Amino acid sequence: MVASIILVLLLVLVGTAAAATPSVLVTKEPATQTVRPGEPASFTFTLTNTGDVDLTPIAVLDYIKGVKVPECCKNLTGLTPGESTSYTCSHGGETESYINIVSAFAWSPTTGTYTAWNDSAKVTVVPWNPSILVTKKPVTQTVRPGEPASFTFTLTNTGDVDLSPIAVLDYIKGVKVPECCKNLTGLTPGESTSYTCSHGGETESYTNIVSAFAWSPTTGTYTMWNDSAKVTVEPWNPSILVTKKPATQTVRPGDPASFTFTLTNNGDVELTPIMVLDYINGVKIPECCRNLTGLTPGGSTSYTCSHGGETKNYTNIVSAHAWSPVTGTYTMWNDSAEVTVANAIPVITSITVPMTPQAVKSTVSVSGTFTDSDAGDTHTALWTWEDGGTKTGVVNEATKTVTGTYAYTQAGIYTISLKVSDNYGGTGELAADRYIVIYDPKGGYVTGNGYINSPAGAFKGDPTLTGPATFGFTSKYQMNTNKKGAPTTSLQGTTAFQFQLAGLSFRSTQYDWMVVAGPKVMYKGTGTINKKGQYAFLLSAVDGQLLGGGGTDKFRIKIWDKFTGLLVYDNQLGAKDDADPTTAIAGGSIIITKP
Ligand SMILES: [Ca+2]
Ligand SMILES: [Ca+2]
Repeated sequence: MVASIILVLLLVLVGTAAAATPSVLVTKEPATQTVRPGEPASFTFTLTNTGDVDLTPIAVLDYIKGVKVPECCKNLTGLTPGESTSYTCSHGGETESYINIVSAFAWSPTTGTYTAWNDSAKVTVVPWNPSILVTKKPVTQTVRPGEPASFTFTLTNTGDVDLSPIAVLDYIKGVKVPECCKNLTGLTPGESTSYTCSHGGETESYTNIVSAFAWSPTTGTYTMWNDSAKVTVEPWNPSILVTKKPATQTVRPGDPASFTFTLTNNGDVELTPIMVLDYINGVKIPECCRNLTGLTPGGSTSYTCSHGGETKNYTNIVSAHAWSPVTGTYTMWNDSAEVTVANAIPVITSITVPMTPQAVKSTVSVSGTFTDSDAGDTHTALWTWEDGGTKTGVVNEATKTVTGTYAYTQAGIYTISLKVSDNYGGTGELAADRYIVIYDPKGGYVTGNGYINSPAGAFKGDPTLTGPATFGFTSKYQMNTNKKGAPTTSLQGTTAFQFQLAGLSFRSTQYDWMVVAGPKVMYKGTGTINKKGQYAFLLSAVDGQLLGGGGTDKFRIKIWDKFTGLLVYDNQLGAKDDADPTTAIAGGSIIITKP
């Protein structure tokens, strides 16, 4: 019983070991490949008997999208276990990608069965890419009117098929530029070629468009590309600059003013010729005009000139006119310089005259001082003596003083003046603020010259005014007897009184009477104020040096309107007319001489 079971198991085991397994393997390589449209895809098929029994025959069937591919189908005689065989095939004319499936069917005579296997391979159809690139360089450029613009064109086959032929068309604003157009035989993939061309005569800026048209025989199509380049036409700029230096200067009358003119070509074209015209108040100054041959761009030249004889300030205008042969135009520029003709006027600062009465025909010495802020000026001086005489003053330039002497032939009150002129015609003039008093020493006389400090209230027009007031008087008298034997007095003389702060200048025109008593004199008369009107005056004076005079000269004057009686001036206000004078003189002297 047990033995029979073991036998059965053995039978089963032997039966199992003896069982035949038919198996076939097919592979299709490469698993993936890329081809061009119309190009063939190639495959290697490998058949292997992977079973343990002979396989015969074996049929290999290849399909693309369900359509049998006869070139790749094969009937094999057979393969023993472990045997392998390969073959290759190509399949062309592809236009689109696909997956290609192969099947192997093998007959096993041992088992009386078919065994089968599949494999697949992928084919990707990549289209042809005809591509042309054209570049036009430089992208931007600047040219002058009429100058040519130059370009470099580069054509590159950037695709993967031959391009032949290639036509390059270049246009400016829709107009073909034949100089820059070209027909090229062709370019292989990756190949490149360049050419240059120039296009001239530009007058305005433009953008220039190039197109390349390339034929691809492989695809039977055209491919094209564009590029553009910009040309900026920059006009010529003729420009001249003229400067006149210094911009301001000061000269003495008649002295020359000197200038430096600088001409600069600050444009970008040659200028030739260049004319420089210089004017003062519309009058051409030939010394400062020039004709220059020319200047290249950036070139500069200078010259100097002097122009003299002016006595008044002026502004001097220069203009430069330059011809530009390139543009056929004139360009011009102006500049101006200011000249100040300056001379300081001499200023007389003081006049000194004798402060005591001077006898007629004696030599009177006077002096004056002056300033002139122009160092180095020389001066002349003239004294005017008021009696009609004039005399040249003696000038000391070192001390800026003028001296003079004069002998008056007539007694009187004189106001002298001094005129000082410099060598540029500047003149200053001043009248002395003190009188010269000239008296006739023959016979009896009364004379005085000097000033008082005018007290407050003296001048009725403005009682607050105080300050120096100048007096000068000379009176000559003679005691006579008339036909009846009565004593008479003949009077001659002049009285002047000036209170500068009040603008009051009195001068007598007539004496009425005079009384001399001891050291005191009093007289009355008529005169004018500032050369107008009729005013009465009463003058009292004390000669301090006479017996009873008290050692101090004293002075009083009272002036009033002769018709209205209104008081104008009295330095001893409120005192009676015959009161003794009480105002001591502040300078000068009073002299009473009896016959
Ligand atoms: Ca001067
Ligand atoms: Ca005296």
